[in-house]
Amino acid sequence: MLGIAAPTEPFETEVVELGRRIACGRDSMRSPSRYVYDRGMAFLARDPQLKAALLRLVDVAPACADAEELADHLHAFLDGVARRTALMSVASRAAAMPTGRRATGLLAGAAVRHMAGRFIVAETPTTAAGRLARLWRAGSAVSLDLLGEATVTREQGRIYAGRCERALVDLTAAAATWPMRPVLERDSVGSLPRVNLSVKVTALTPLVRREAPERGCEDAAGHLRRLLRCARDVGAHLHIDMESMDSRDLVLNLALELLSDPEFSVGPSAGIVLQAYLRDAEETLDRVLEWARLSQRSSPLTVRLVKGAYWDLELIEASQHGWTPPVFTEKSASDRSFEHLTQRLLDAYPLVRTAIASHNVRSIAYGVIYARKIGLAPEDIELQVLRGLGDNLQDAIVAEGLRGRTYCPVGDLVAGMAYLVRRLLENSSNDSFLGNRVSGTSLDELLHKP
Ligand code: FAD
Ligand code: 2OP
Repeated sequence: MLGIAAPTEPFETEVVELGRRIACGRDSMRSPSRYVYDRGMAFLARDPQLKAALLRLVDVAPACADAEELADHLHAFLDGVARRTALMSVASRAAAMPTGRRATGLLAGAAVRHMAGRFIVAETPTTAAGRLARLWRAGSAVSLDLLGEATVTREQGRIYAGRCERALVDLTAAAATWPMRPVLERDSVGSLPRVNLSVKVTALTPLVRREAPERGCEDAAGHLRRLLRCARDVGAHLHIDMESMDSRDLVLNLALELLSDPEFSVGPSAGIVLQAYLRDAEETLDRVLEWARLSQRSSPLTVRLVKGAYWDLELIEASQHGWTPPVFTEKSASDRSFEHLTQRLLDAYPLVRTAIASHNVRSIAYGVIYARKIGLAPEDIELQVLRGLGDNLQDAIVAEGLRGRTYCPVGDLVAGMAYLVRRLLENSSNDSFLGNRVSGTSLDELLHKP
């Protein structure tokens, strides 16, 4: 337990008060199944071998030809776990027995699908439509994400872009029937599209390579241009997700270059992502703000501020190449960077719109109180969460009268594998806000200035 002094500055007091209100609101809405899931994540966080076994199981599950094959993997993975509970020993033995193999494999498959179902809204945009409408009615805007990344062939990229285009058109038709939600539809600059799609550049082209970015840029540019045109024509927002450092410069250059084209000067509403865990995040922000100052576009660029979802990968890559990691290696450094960038983004309003994407109640409360302190209206800051991780948090945000958006992945287990692994890694991390919360760290400690 850290010896943490009570916050003294009035600003800090307000951050802590709001954080506590949101956190208590969130906890009070937690369902029994959510509680069980949280306990499971806390358990995983304490056992790296078990965590590795689960991640490997999730990784192989969609590729297994049948339940027996999955049971063989389960047996092998559990064999590598030294501290096994009674349940794990039973599962491991059953998976190796001719009579229990199939049933154990079926159960393991069902468990993986159940876990994926927490994070993935539906298999297709059409089947997701009802869920998205319900979220909207309950007071949360949405961003649809068609799961897919690291495309292997150019044909797959082309097909993916076509699916995105269809989703934009279909969702626009569906959203026209949604009821009015004034908080979600305007900020001080103007109107905000109901339809919002998040895309990953590596889903659009297999040619993203750090050493030869031009080919990837060219290939992805054609698809992204098509999507921007489609979003402009239907009046939707297109958000370009940020991935690992391998593609960071390519994605940023591509987004800013395309959006500078005069054909997009009157739309669509568009956005990029800034990752606060990167040591050079501030330089990236300088560049984005400079671009925005010179931009002739009528609607401000939205910057979604995140800490970054590729932390483990960046560390592994850096150590394999003998590089200094591009990410901070102390959690508090990422948290401080996040707050500093939050300030700078909000100070720049309305040059850019800010979306704070976090499940860390301290990071959220900091943004909201800072926006208030500099005189912004409550709707001038957007708070984004991921479906399955931030559902109760989103309800608490709505209850505070704030503007929230839920990021809603759609697709099958194969397409969602990498996404699912990132969510499990984050959730079972001893450093994460959610992980610390379920393992009993006090709210006072978690809400303290980083
Ligand atoms: P916290 O628990 O406060 O922070 C956890 C994060 O801190 C980790 O994810 C990591 O970034 C960082 N961290 C963990 N350990 C350390 C350490 N030892 N040293 C330094 N830093 C550490 N991420 C993307 O990369 N690209 C996206 O496009 C993207 N879109 C998102 C959209 C939404 C709506 C949301 C909610 C998140 C998105 N993310 C994206 C994920 C985001 O980057 C975080 O991974 C995730 O939200 C966890 O951060 P947190 O603030 O919620 O929680
Ligand atoms: C991810 O795919 C949410 O974009 C983020 O992990």
